[in-house]
Amino acid sequence: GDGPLVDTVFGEVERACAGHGGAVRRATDEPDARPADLVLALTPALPAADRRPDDVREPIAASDTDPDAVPAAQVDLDAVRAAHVDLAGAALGAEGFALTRHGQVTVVLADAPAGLLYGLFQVVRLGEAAFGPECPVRVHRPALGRRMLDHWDNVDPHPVMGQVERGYAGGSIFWRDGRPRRDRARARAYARLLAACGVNAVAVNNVNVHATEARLLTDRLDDVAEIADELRPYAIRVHLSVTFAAPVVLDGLPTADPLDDAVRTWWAEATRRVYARIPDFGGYLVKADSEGQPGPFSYGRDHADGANLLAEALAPYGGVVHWRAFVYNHRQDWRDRSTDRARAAFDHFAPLDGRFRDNVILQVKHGPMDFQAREPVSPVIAAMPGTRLAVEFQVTQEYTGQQRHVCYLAPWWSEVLRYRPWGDGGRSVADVAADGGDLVAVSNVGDDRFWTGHPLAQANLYAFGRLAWEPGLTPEAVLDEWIDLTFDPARSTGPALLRRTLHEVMDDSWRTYERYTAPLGVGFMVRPGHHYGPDVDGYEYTPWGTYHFADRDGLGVDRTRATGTGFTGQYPPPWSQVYESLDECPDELLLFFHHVPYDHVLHSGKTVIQHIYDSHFDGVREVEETVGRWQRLAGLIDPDVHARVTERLTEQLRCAREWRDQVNAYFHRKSGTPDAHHRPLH
Ligand code: BDP
Repeated sequence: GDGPLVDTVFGEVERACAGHGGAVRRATDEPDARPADLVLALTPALPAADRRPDDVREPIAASDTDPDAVPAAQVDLDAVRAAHVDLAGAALGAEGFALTRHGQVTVVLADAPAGLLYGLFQVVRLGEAAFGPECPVRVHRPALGRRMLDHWDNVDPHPVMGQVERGYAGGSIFWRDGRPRRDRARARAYARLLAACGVNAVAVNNVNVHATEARLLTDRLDDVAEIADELRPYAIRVHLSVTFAAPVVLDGLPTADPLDDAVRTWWAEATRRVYARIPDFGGYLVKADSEGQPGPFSYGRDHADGANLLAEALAPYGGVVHWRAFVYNHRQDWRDRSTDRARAAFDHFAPLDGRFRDNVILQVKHGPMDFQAREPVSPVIAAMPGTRLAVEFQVTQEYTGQQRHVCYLAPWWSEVLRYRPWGDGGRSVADVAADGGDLVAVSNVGDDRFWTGHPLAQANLYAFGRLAWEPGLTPEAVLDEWIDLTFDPARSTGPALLRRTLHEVMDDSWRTYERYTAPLGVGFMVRPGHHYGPDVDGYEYTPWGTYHFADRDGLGVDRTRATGTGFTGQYPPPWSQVYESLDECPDELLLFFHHVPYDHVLHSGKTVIQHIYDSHFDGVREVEETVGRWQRLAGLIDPDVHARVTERLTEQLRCAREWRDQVNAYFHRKSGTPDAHHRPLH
């Protein structure tokens, strides 16, 4: 079953060598090859040795330099043996690999073909350095077993949301004209891109499951199988979003009640057919009882009943259910100050801890609200020790500039992954997710020629995969890798300028975005519906539960136990106290947790109102600087990429000014407080 994956690795090496006039030999084809481990041995110029690779299985040798040197490379057995000795029997696992260099040979060892694939991509990432001086063997294993992208793609374009819900990179990479796309090379290239980032699972349709998409589970299953065939060679498994009402809407059953025997049989049978067609199918993704999607509540059952129904059907095949915790009342009465959307996921799910089957993974958005530019970490992550958890990020920039603004999100994700819900010395979010769970993100890819609309948004896709593999990587280091792989500075005429400028443009771009948008964690001052650009009161008197409560005296949401919604009590100590306390609450989250007067003084020493003015002027100035810096790169990178980013930066600057002017004018009028520096507030 692993054969195709080994073929992929072989094809990749061949492709890499071809560009250098090198040659590849696959030793499995040798008559006397014997089973052992998987080995990839790469060398710029191998000494001519005619030994056979007689103690390794499926070694692949590549020579990639001087075409006049050795015509077909030979595996250097000494190097391979030495690498084995250094490894001292360490198990590498299904995806791990060991990388080392002995003499002239770079050796990748793996227990399974996926490890060989990831090892090869690590060699590519290292570039020249992979062929440098000898180095001790280093073992690489992913921290997270599943590193998954959710595509919010509709098969048939939705009348309001279009083809990709919250998609900012053109049409779907998978679906067109109601079917899987015919240009399979594109899907295959996408699989390759994802594998190079470290992603190994993909949900191919939107969590909001409409009529056509519901049928992917049954009579349209061949369509899913077609996509699975394109992704499989790069070790990516396919998952499917399903509707909880499937037995009713697809087969006319009178109920979808999770405790009904006929419903259980229906799911068992549907799932059996899925696995008969796609044996390595990953599982189901479900958004239930959320924003109008059907779910167990209709039958008086809870989310554990619902999730366990699907888990039971998947269990015989090793599949999993990703059950989303994004459940809240989107029809709340805005006049009722006791309801708090931030509380909802915890209130629904924490009491169910321990009731989920082993193959249920509760998928939790990293913040309690909805992917705003700043939120605290969701308290659900610390509340369910008896449940497998997936932490969900949003790579698609719904609330962070919609891929028209530069917003490198790795610094934030890194903060979230390092956050310790139980305080210093306790486990981190990354530790919790790694313990039987996953890291998942909503994809930002479409059929755009640069994949992600904004070429620099590719870095977010890359960073997500890399942080899921190794959460301790720094955002700057990840960006360096991405720069090397994408722009190849070594071949540029201005390598230092190129690298420095990309860091200047991207490193702090998330904080810049935060500065010119909604202040201090309050969130949601966006245009309703599409969520792009400012609308100071757009969501204020609506049923969505997303308020800033600004009036003439102050602003922010009181979520304290003492006087507010009690949300701070969902955190374990020390954070419950830190967030509860006006003195200790971090500035950047102040308005998420507290309602304060405009003249409240922050830790920074500024009043809240002056902070709002200053940060908005600063944010716009930083975008202006970015525009200038980007111009320096003209001639140093692909002109089409340069032009696309330039065009997007023009829009970013326009939009940032709009944000600044509306937010500053709004709070100026509400508070009546002038700017200490006498700048125009409009
Ligand atoms: C919100 C999006 C909406 C999604 C929802 C979700 O606006 O389009 O359906 O999240 O995560 O952020 O289900």
